[in-house]
Formats: sequence, C-alpha cells, structure tokens
Amino acid sequence: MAQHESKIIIEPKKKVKPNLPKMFKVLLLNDDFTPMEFVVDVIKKVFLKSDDEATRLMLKIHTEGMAVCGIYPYEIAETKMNQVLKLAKEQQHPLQSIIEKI
Ligand code: TYC
Repeated sequence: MAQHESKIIIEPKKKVKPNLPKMFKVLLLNDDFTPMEFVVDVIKKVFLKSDDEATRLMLKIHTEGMAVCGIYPYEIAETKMNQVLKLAKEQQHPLQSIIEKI
C-alpha cells in the first residue's frame, strides 16, 4: 500500500439484543368449593380486571380447570400469587394459584 493510501475497515453491524426480563404466567386453579363470587372479587382486586373480564376468567377456570390471569416479571408474579393465596386462606377457601415461566 502506498503511503498516501488509507485503510478503511468496515465491521459488520453488531446486533443489539435488549435484556428483557423473563416473564411468568399467574394461573388460578379450579376447585369444587371456592364460591364463584369470591373468585371474581379476587381477580378484580389482584389482577385489576373489570367485572366482565373477571367473570369471564372465573368461568374459564370453572369450565377448563385453570386460566392465566396475568403475565408479569417474576417478583410481581410471585407477589400476585401470594396475594391470591392470602385472600383465600383468610376466608378458608381452597383456591389455589401457581406461576409458570413462559
Ligand atoms: N368451581 C367453583 C364452584 O363451582 C368455582 C371456582 C371458579 C373455584 C374458579 C375456583 O379458581 C376457581 N363454586
């Protein structure tokens, strides 16, 4: 290469991958004893759903065995699950909630 020439190096673009948090589903499970109205109230309170949406979710759980009530990063999902379990325990209902990684 002659002295007056300059070298240009073109590097391939590096992909920028955003570090998204791992997300978790919060599910409510059906049982034969927890009153429907109580489940609707819990879904409204914990998952901030409207009356109609909470009723739809409760009926889905009742007929299909379970339903996803919300999707959150781990710590929030865990808190919501514990809120459901606490409200159920206070009223001595067997309502169960679990979290699952997406
Ligand atoms: N299966 C209950 C009943 O017939 C109602 C119910 C719905 C219970 C949803 C739990 O997560 C649940 N009273």
